[in-house]
Amino acid sequence: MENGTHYRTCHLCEAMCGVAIEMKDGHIASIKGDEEDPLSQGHICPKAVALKDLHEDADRLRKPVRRTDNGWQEMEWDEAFDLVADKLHQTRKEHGRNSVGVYLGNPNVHNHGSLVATMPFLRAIGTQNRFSATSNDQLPHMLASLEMFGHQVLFPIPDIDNTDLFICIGANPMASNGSLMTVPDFRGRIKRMKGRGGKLVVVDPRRTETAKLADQFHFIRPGSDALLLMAMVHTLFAEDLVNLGPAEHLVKDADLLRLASLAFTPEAVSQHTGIAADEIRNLARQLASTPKAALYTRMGTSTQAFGGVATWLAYCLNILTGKLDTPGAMLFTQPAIDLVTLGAMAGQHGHFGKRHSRVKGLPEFAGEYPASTMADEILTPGEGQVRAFVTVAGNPVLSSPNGKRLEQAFSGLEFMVSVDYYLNETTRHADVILPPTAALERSHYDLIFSMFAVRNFAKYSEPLFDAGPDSRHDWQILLELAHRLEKRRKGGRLPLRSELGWRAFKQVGPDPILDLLLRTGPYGSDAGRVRGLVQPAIDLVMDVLPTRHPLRGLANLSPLNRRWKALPKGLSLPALKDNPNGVDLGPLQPSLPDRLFTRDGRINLAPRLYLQDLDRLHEHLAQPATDTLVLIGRRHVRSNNSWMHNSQRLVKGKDRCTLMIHPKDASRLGLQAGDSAEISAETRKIVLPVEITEDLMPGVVSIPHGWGHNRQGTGQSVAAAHAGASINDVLSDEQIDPLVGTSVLNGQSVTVKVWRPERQRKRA
Ligand SMILES: Nc1nc2c(c(=O)[nH]1)N[C@H]1C(S)=C(S)[C@@H](COP(=O)(O)OP(=O)(O)OC[C@H]3O[C@@H](n4cnc5c(=O)[nH]c(N)nc54)[C@H](O)[C@@H]3O)O[C@H]1N2
Ligand SMILES: Nc1nc2c(c(=O)[nH]1)N[C@H]1C(S)=C(S)[C@@H](COP(=O)(O)OP(=O)(O)OC[C@H]3O[C@@H](n4cnc5c(=O)[nH]c(N)nc54)[C@H](O)[C@@H]3O)O[C@H]1N2
Ligand code: SF4
Ligand SMILES: [Mo]
Repeated sequence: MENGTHYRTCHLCEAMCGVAIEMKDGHIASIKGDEEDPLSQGHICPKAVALKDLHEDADRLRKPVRRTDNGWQEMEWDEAFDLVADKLHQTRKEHGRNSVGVYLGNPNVHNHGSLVATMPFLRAIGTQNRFSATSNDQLPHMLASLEMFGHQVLFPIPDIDNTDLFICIGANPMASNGSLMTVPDFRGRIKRMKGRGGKLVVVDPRRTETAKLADQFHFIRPGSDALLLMAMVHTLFAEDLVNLGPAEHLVKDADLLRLASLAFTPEAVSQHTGIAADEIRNLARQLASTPKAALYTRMGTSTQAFGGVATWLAYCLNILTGKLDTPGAMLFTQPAIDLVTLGAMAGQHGHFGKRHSRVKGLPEFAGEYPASTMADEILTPGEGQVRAFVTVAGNPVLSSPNGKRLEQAFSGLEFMVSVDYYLNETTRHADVILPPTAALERSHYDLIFSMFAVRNFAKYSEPLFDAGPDSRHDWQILLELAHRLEKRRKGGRLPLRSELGWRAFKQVGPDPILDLLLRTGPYGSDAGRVRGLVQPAIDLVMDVLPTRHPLRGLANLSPLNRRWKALPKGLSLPALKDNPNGVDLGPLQPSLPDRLFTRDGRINLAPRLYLQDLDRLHEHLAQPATDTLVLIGRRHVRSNNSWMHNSQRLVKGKDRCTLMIHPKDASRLGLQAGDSAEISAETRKIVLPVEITEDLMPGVVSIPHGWGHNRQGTGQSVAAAHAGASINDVLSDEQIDPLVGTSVLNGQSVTVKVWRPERQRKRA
């Protein structure tokens, strides 16, 4: 690339910040926020600058490698593809299709090429033993959306730029920059909200960076959010504060919810939550009495023992107070590529519990089993045991509970392949590592996070660097493997038509698909006169047909979709290329009832599976409240899950992988500043420096995830020098939310004690 400025979207987290990369003599001279990006308006976080480090990292693999007795050996791509396809095919032939397991990690969803190629890849692998980061993350949101709105990725998004009250429970957007809420510059947006007289309320077991901006903050005992939220629901009904607003005629079963909440009075839950009954009532009243308000929950409330119920109740609270589909409150987005509508047209709304995992009988969600049961499926002998494994852009050894057990499982596999550009804690167990191009060598379009943004927005970025002939994009790797697997399954040859299809796909790649989807999407072409002629018929179809009738799909196609009529038109890939800073498509808008995908066109406030899970919540409430030490996670703005620790500029400075603990607990346990503590549960233990702080609720300790780079045989030199320890080496993989199978990453009990080095212990 010549000297000059390259504009693109930072792909590292969900915030989609625009960056302006200054190039000089073929190198990155600087990375700054793109002031002209309509969504992020110049905001970036410190990680954006590390895009340069990632690109230039000498530890990043550039060619396939194979594990041999004499260490890792480079391979040619063709040879590597054949080896992997042979091994996977062989395993499948000998032990059946479920003997191959697949784990898809988080960076896949930041990569449109991977997303497009994943479907044929998974089809070619054919296994039911699929796992992903979803069950360590947003699974409860997907279940609530599926059950209540009829589509697993139709999430209501806070209209933060227009709200007057933002209640933030179990999220720390000041560090994470938002999740299921693409919100670059959270701080600036909150500042503007406060300028309008708005208020920020935070509920969290830690006084987080976000809490420090709050007008009101409440500590909450980890894992008790479902009780808090139920008591808020109770208050709304008891004080006659329910007002469904625009969703009124759509909502059903509010009375069932009222009945379900009867026993959960604010007084009854106060001890368990650690929040006074009056404070709970006040929260409910504030939400009810502020017309433009949004109650938002995330990781802290989803990855815990009652994450399913808590997430559902958060949706219910917004609906009961008229916050759904209201400007300034919670709205559905209208992205330029509307995967929700496209999925629905193809009959893909999502599904849950259609089959159950072999070992523990856990339900699938969207075709995946919980990540917490991955090791079970690999280690437990019998028919259907996983013997070969594929990881794509994932590091489950550090990101899934009981990482050590998972390592033991991976090390016993007959064959493992990882699509990843680092030799890390997970990929070191692979027999072959296939490294894709780095992000700056590929084009970028945020298929997923455009759907969750606080404004409708579209942006395409061209590759900055030429990938070179000896490299492969993720999509090329996945398609190539899929193609070779299909050929082997069909006895070495595919019918000509199918073969031509594969070749065409490999030839054009994902970007022409983007173009097609943009042109046929909500902001695509405008049929003008044609629409005038057919619109009455279309409107009739939409009014008469049941919500899931196949003909509706046809009527939904742009430009015939009447809801899309008023939207600006003319979006296509060339149009986005002409606007490299991105195109603002306007604020979020009300979209009900058309945006609902439930069979009956209604919003179900009391789905049966949630009501059934309430017995467990009653039992929990019946137990006396405890104050035993429980562990929660945390994120830091300079860290990104497990994989940005090889950038010196991000890890330098104070050690951030510490055990945070309240002074009261520290003194009770004899811990002082400068000490190390052993944190353990059953036989699992790690050692970390302690950080004593009043920011933590007494009875709660906190460790960030994604560290633990001290394993032998990894290839990330900077990360190894800042190893930390993995919280997931303490967390149990037995503890899941039984409702949906999400890992309990917050609220597991742990023991903490002073740790002394061996030498000192002997002397003592
Ligand atoms: N205890 C605890 N555990 C957690 C969490 C927590 O809060 N607490 N958070 C959970 C959450 S929300 C998530 S999303 C997961 C994340 O869990 P994972 O997705 O399993 O792990 P990451 O740390 O994101 O690792 C990403 C991997 O992808 C590789 N990679 C990066 N970019 C690319 C690319 O473009 N292509 C390919 N092929 N590979 C790439 C990196 O080298 C790295 O190996 O962790 C979860 N684990
Ligand atoms: N800098 C940075 N940004 C990131 C990431 C990263 O690793 N680093 N990861 C990205 C990913 S993959 C995701 S999914 C998002 C996540 O985005 P967020 O959900 O905003 O992330 P967290 O910082 O984990 O926030 C969870 C909060 O819940 C609190 N908490 C823990 N247990 C409980 C509980 O029982 N109840 C309540 N009410 N709160 C609780 C924690 O103290 C913490 O403040 O961040 C994304 N952005
Ligand atoms: S917040 Fe930071 S990491 Fe996230 S997209 Fe923006 S610049 Fe990138
Ligand atoms: Mo995540």
